[in-house]
Amino acid sequence: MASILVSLETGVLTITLNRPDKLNAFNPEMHERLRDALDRAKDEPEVRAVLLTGAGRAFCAGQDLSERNVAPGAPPIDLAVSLGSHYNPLVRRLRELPKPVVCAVNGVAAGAGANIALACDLVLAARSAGFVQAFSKIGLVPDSGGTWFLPRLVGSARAMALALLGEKLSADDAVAWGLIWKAVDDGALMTEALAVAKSLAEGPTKGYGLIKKAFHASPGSTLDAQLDLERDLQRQAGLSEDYREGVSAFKQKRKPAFKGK
Ligand code: T3D
Repeated sequence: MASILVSLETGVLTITLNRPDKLNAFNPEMHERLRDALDRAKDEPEVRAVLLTGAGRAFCAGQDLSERNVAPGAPPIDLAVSLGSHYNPLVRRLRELPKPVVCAVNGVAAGAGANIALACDLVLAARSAGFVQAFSKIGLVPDSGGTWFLPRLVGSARAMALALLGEKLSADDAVAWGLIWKAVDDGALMTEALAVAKSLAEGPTKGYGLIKKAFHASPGSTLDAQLDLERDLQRQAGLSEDYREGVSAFKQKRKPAFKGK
């Protein structure tokens, strides 16, 4: 069974984490396939948006712990190797992809699985889903950007409690805390997430990529630097075909037909 399912329809590349018997926990093969799918999303102009979700009852349980030999006498494991070769490049790929990434969290998102969801641009979750910073339960530190995303999204007090206690945060609370965008009824999740992804796939792809750049630069910027960045990005956006189309459509009182160029 392929650990990742990929399909392209109406500009949306749907990527499904597909190890349901392991709650879609990551092993090296799944990392490699996900990497290839995200590279395809970046390189193929036909792909205008990505939808990331999980098969079965979970979104992702983070690292597959059955792959870690911690038996007495087993050699120590250098987890920096795993982060350096798999998790960090994955988070960077998601953030740097110049196209929108929608995450449909269909069930529990734990450990790196939770933080990979947070690395996506728009996160919708099924009401029955939950977010667990499971790391402290096994003596680890939140990774995959967790120590960066959490305090920025929910503030230090709540971030610290999530990290130290490792308790599950419900989808509704995740919305109320500002961790994710939306919680929807379980049965409506995929329809709604796909509709959002499709609408993004019909949008001004270049402009969306520039919006991502601006927002990602913002936490480390001064207002002055951000104003300069907005000026530079707006120059690029203004040179796009989609800007001309957007303004023409507005003047002609019609729906724009963006081409992502
Ligand atoms: O190692 C490195 O590379 C460093 C990087 C680390 C990144 C990380 O993600 S570290 C954190 C790893 N993840 C976890 O610690 C989460 C462990 N899982 C859980 O806490 C719970 O399973 C969940 C909260 C995710 C779900 O709970 P629940 O009660 O709904 O399900 P369950 O009964 O605990 O799990 C169901 C099955 O999935 C079970 O298998 P079984 O008994 O039916 O054969 C369980 O062992 C398996 N499973 C769940 N999570 C993992 C897993 N198997 C392997 N790896 C997992 N992460």
